Amino acid sequence: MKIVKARAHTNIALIKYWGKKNTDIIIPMNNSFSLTLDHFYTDTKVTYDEDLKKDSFSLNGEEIESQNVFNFLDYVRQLSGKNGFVKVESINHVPTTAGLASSASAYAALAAASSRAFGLDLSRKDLSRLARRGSGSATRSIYGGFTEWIGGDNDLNSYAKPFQENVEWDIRMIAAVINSKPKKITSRSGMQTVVNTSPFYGEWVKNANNSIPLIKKAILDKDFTTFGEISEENAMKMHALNLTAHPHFSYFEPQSIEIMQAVEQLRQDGIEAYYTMDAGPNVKIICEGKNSEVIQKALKIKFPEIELLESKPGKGIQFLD
Ligand code: 2P0
Repeated sequence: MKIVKARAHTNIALIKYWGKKNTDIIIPMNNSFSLTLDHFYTDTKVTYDEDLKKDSFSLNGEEIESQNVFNFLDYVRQLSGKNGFVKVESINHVPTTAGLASSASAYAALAAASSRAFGLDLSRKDLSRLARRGSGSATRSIYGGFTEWIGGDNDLNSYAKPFQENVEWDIRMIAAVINSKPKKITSRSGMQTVVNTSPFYGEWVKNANNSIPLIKKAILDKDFTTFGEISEENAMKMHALNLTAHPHFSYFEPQSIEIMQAVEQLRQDGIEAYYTMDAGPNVKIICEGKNSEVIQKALKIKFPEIELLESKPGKGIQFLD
């Protein structure tokens, strides 16, 4: 019997992953760039036991028959050359309402804990490649701080690399939670609709790839204005792309737009803040620590019913005792 516990934090993409060139082993169309967040994480315990007759998976104490998780475990078993089964117990500390990809921390933690439980000792690069097979955004959650997913074109060359693991900048991300209804279109299906039908898709890929060296330079220069502008523009390009798909779709809700406008107003008032959005209606606000309180106060006055969740840069994968 072997028990391994791992913790992985989720991440927010500043240059988004939006589309796959290989949907089986998850190879993305473009490189992406993210910030790992300290506030949101998944703890996963994997027990390898020769006496088990099949794999099992529980999330927050509830047994779940997840074919994706079972396929992932089959792959790890095959890599390890062993025949035994595992019991997987995950606790998610990512509020499902936050609109942050819980699959990122979930598959990063599962890759780390399950590979070690099956007796494998993988490098972080190989853990990143393994996490990728569970969910694209998980590729980046192996590392802390600012991370790039090098898209590549095959299983060996598609993995994340740390850009700045210990972030030397007081950056914050505030998630404005405006809607807890389940998403209408999953990111998995939405992104492929865009790949297959948007006439602008090729331009998106070029633009996203070109934005990565620019955002890296802004980080090294501690140029928050350029950093925020690049992030906000990339997010809006991704959302614009969705409107050019067939059938077209959007993750915007009326209140998403109101919050984005409130952030623009803050900027006009001299308080720097930028926004990003993912495959859901919540708006994530990027700011420097010195402005976080005043931004949250201003949003609370305008939108008293909205929950605000603040996060700082977080760590990469950790094995727990
Ligand atoms: C990202 N998102 O880069 C982008 C931006 C959402 C919007 O990665 O199909 O759950 O499992 O690889 O990673 C969310 O998609 O998709 C995502 P799969 P995933 O963070």
